[in-house]
Parts: sequence; C-alpha cells; structure tokens
Amino acid sequence: STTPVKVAVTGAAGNIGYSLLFRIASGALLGPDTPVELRLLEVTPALKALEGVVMELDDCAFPLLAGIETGDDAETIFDGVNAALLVGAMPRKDGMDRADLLAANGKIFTGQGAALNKSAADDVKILVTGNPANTNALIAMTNAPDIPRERFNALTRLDHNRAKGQLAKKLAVSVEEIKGLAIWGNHDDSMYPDLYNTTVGGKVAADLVDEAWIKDEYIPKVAGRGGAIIKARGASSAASAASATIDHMHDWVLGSDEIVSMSVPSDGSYGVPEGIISSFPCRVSNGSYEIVQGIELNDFSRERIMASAARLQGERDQVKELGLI
Ligand code: NAX
Repeated sequence: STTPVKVAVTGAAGNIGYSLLFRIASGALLGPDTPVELRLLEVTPALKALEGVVMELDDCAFPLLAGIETGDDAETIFDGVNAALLVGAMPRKDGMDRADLLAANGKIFTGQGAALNKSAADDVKILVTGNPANTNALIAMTNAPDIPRERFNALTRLDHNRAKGQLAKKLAVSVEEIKGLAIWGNHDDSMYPDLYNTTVGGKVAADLVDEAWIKDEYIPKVAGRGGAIIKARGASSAASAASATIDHMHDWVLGSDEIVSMSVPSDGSYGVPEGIISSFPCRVSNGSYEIVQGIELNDFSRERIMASAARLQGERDQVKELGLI
C-alpha cells in the first residue's frame, strides 16, 4: 500500500472543520486510492472539543484514514505535511472592523507561515480558507521564505461554486453545462464573476441574460450569499465552505479539465499588480496551476477586477504597516 499523505487542518474543531475532516477521511480530497494521515491543529481551549471530533472520525472506520494527530503546536502538527488547509481564524466579533480582524488574524498566519517553513514537506501545498483569506495567505507566504511562493493559495472556490449555482438556476441548466466561469479578485464583496467569458451550452453566458441582471442581481447575490446564509441558518456557511476547500485542493493535486477559480500570487497577469494573492481563472494539471492567459476582458470586467485588486492592495498595505509582512 502507498504511504499516507499527511494533511494538516487548522481550526479542526470549528464549524467548517466538522464538515471537512469527514470528507477528507472518506477519500474526497485525494481520491479512493490514497490513504491520509490527518494533522489537526487547534488552540488549546478547543482541544477537548477536537477530541470528540476525533472520536467520531474513529467511529466512521474510514478505510483510508491511516492516522490522526492533534495538538496546539503548529510546528509539531505541520511536521512533514504535504497539504495544509488553513481554516482556523478568529471570527469577526461585534464592533470589530476589518483592520482589527486583519491584525488579530495576521498574528495567526505569521506564526503558521513560519511553522510551515520549518517543518512542512518539500512538496507542501497550502490553501487558506480562514478570513480574510487572500491576505492571510499573503502573510503566511511572506513568513515562509523557503517555500515556493506559488504554493500559497487562498479560497475563492466557494464564490466560484456559488456563481455557478446561481447561473445554473437562472438559466435552468445543469452546472455541468457552464464552462469557463471564474472569479477574479478578493474573497470579499468586491469579487467578480465574469459572465462574458463564461459559456453555457457553447453560448456566451452574458448574451443569455440582461446586463442589468448581471450588475444589479447576479453579482450582488453571489457576493452577499454568505450573509444570506447567516440570516437563514443562524450560522455561517460551513458545509459549502468545506466542499469548496476540498474542490480547490483536490483539483490542485489531481488536476481538472475545467477552468477553476484559485486565489494565487499575482504575476502581473491582466494588470493585476504583483505582491497580492488574487483570484484568477486557472488551469490545473500534474499538481501545478497556471493562470489562464489570453482572456479578453471588456471595460466593465476590467474595472471590477481592478477595484477588487485595489482592495487587496489596501489590505496588503495595512498588514505591512502592522509589520506582519
Ligand atoms: P469557527 O469559529 O467555527 O472555527 C474556527 C476554529 O479555528 C475554532 O475552532 C478556533 O478555535 C480555531 N482557531 C482559531 N485560532 C486558531 C489558531 N491560531 N490555530 C488553530 N486553530 C485556530 O469558524 P468556521 O465557521 O469554521 O470558519 C473558519 C474560517 O473560515 C473563518 O475565518 C471564516 O470567516 C472563514 N470562511 C471562509 C470562506 C471562504 O470562502 N474563504 C467561507 C466560509 C467561512 O466564512
């Protein structure tokens, strides 16, 4: 049998963790032939709750689950890991603005970046889900100088899946008919789903709907989906966030025939400045990704993408000022 792949999950006792771990252990992340060893990181007060989650994992008797280690020391938990899903972060509390959140979470990601730098496997791939995901990934990347920069990604696959789901609903088609859809920019309300380069059954999606619908209904709906779920469910998206986290890492490791949305370090493509981690349409194969080149962007798309990139630059400047990068 093959050596287990070591997969780290931070915030493992949290809401997303509760959906994520069982899917990883069942083979959804790395396929039905790859055993996994889970490395679960939590803060000390949550280790007790994590113990309960581990009991449930045991009780599933997953054939692919080769082992579980838990702890509150990042360097120990990240030792030899091949994939790291950085989910744990501090949620925004009442009266906390985005700057406070950046500062509070920034410290988590400087430490985890440094710990990954010290102890992860040479082939490690890192995906940040914890918010503000793009900038947290930038902080971790900057604090891990020995890990190639392109190994740090942030999650915009949930926005991608939401965008796909809403378009499929509007046009009454299967999500499988939608091709080329991608999210650009930051994982916040400035994210931009480009329907001008999306096709549905071979036709350009933007031609199948009104422009007003795209601007006034579709984009706000995708952007506001997280809030709508909190309102309806009384808790933030967890299963869908876990599913998107799986989708992203699965495709990164195993490849995909589809264009997917990944937040990756910008190489200046499409005028998105270097020095930020932004969402782009990507192709993935053989364990690596490429930003899709040669896409024609209209003025509206370009404007939206630049506005979202400007948000990321703003966050980058803030964390720089805080001394986190
Ligand atoms: P929870 O608050 O339920 O769980 C977070 C867990 O992280 C807690 O158990 C906490 O103890 C742990 N944690 C905190 N600091 C830690 C540290 N330094 N090391 C290890 N663990 C630590 O939140 P949950 O609903 O699971 O969401 C987790 C993160 O995902 C949040 O930041 C949230 O904003 C973010 N999200 C990101 C999404 C995306 O698309 N990128 C969508 C869903 C979600 O909102």
